[in-house]
Amino acid sequence: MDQDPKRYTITAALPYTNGPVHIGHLAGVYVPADIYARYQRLQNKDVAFICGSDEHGVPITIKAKKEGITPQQVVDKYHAIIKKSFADFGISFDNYSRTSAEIHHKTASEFFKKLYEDGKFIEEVTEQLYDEEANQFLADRFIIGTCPKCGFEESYGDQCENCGTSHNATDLINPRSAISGNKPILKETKHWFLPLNEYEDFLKQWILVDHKKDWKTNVYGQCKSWIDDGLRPRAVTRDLDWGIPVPIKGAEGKVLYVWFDAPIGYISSTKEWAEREGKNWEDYWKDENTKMLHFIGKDNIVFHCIIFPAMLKAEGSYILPDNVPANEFLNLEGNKISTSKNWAVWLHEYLEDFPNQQDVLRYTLTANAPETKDNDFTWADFQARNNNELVAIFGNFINRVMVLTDKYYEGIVPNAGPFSEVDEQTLSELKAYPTVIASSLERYRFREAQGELMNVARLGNKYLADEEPWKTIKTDEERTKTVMYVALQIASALAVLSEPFLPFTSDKLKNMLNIRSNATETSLKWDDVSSKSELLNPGHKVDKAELLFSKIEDEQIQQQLDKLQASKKMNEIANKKVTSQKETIQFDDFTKLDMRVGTIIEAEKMPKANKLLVLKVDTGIDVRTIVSGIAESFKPEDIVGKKVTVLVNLAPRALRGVESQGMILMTENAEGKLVFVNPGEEGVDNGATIN
Ligand code: B3M
Ligand code: ZN
Repeated sequence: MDQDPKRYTITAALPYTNGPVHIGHLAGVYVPADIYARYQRLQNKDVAFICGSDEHGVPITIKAKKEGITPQQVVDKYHAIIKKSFADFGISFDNYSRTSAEIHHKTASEFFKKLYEDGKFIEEVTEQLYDEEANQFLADRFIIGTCPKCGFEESYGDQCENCGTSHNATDLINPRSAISGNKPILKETKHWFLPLNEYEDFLKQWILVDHKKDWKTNVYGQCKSWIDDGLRPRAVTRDLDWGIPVPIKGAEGKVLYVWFDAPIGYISSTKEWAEREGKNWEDYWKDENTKMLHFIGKDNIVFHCIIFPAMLKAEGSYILPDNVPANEFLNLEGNKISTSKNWAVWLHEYLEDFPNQQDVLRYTLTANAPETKDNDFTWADFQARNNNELVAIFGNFINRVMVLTDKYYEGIVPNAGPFSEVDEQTLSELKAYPTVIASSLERYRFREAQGELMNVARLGNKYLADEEPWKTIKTDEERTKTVMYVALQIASALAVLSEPFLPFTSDKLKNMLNIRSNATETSLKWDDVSSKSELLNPGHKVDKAELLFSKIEDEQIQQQLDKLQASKKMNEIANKKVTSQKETIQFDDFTKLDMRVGTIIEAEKMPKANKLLVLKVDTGIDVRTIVSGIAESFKPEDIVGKKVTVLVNLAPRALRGVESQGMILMTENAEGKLVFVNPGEEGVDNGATIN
């Protein structure tokens, strides 16, 4: 790709509509993609930023079964929630479509038909896994088994979530049905396969040679290992009833594999947008001067770098992505984000607790972006980033500039006198930033880019602190005017350069500076910061100051931590494995047990035994010796005086030469720690029977 593409097609992974979106999605895919798209628009580039909901696939049918509703109801519900979350967080898609849309069904069907007619598929009857009880073939997430590559026991039929490998369902070791838990049988069925092996040479050249240098090492590494393992034909059809029907004769009851239709969703979404905007969609998918980028998470790498490119190549008229800047995963407070365990920060819930503070989350997620390795989001860091960076650096600078301009000049940008060396130096540093930030963005280093943006605010703070206009105003009015003029130029630069990262803040700031313009031709662009001699002219009137950021208090953070703790508790309860009930006994069996209330009156360690304590227990009947295996949980001195429940008629037995005359009843608490079975209210006498 030459340095100056004519246009950009930027895609962001289509989220599955089987749940809402959380901070992991935002950090890994949508915020970086949005920063990039906004930046290119500010560069006057022709951009199509494309996304939509991925509404097919097994996860959706599983969710529907679980909730007792139809798959269509599931996708309708989550499509609406997800679409709103993206809009609320300023993810500036040019189009957000959905794969249940007619235009998508048509586009995906035609794509399949073209490959079919061109003889690009292998049609084969093979044995596939089948659940006899559920009466259905088991594809993808309907089947669970041991991953042949890493040994993970909960791998899905098409992909292992542990090692990321994508495989065929029949490769799984010990497969079992996710519907019934049964061991599946093998049953013959016809499918269409894309012979990936025939694309090996092309993929080797395209990825391992042409893109060795410019793709991220995590992306390149995964592709290389896949290609090195040898590519095999992949089925692109499934025996399911939810999806796009296979559009050829003899394929009744079969649908397209979700990973065949979903990436085509990028194309159909582009078509939908182009139709609406009066553009030609083919320019964005078939012209060599278009730079195409896929923003995704690391679990989607093989589909975007191997399978989809092979499909595009087979079709023949499409361009290939220039880059696939995939991110690693974001953890939350040290643990993997999990939808099923509710270990997540949901975007719609965040906004309820932090209304109008989208930029704080965007900022924190970019500052911790999992660009090269998995990273962790913590609420403490979120608070610190807001209070120590957004409030103390960015907000503070803008606030001082606005307040002083209002106070000294009633909001009118003053005339500058002759520049001092510091002024010249500061302005030339400022003019260098667009290139510095752009260079990081062009290499998909978003956290580095955002760090440089904050340096612009630091430059402003340092300038004000050194030049002290609040002092010079008393001694040198002319000098003060020059200082405030320079500071106002920095503030306007911030309004422009912050737009990709902090779009809501940038908007507010432009309003405050009164440089908002709906007419795009006249609004300030990225390069204006370097090339214009001034961004704000003397005589221009700025508006009143508004607070850009506000301090986040400890209580707000504690509330979020409490919420997570509550999820953890709920999970513990839900996951607690209770031992199954024993065989039924008769009442007579029970009455044979003689259980009494007793008190431990002496306790000491059994010599040379780590687990045993020798106890003297007052059972009301007598004082007897009981040897108990509780030494790892209790210190002798802590249990003297404890009321306990004792089984007194258990046949005595010798433990390490000491005769034990009974047993103390114990149980385990939630953390697996031993606790005594408390015989009840105090005031119960030793020797009282338990029945
Ligand atoms: N629906 C996202 C996921 O794996 C998947 C992406 C499709 S992009 C074409 O969660
Ligand atoms: Zn694996």
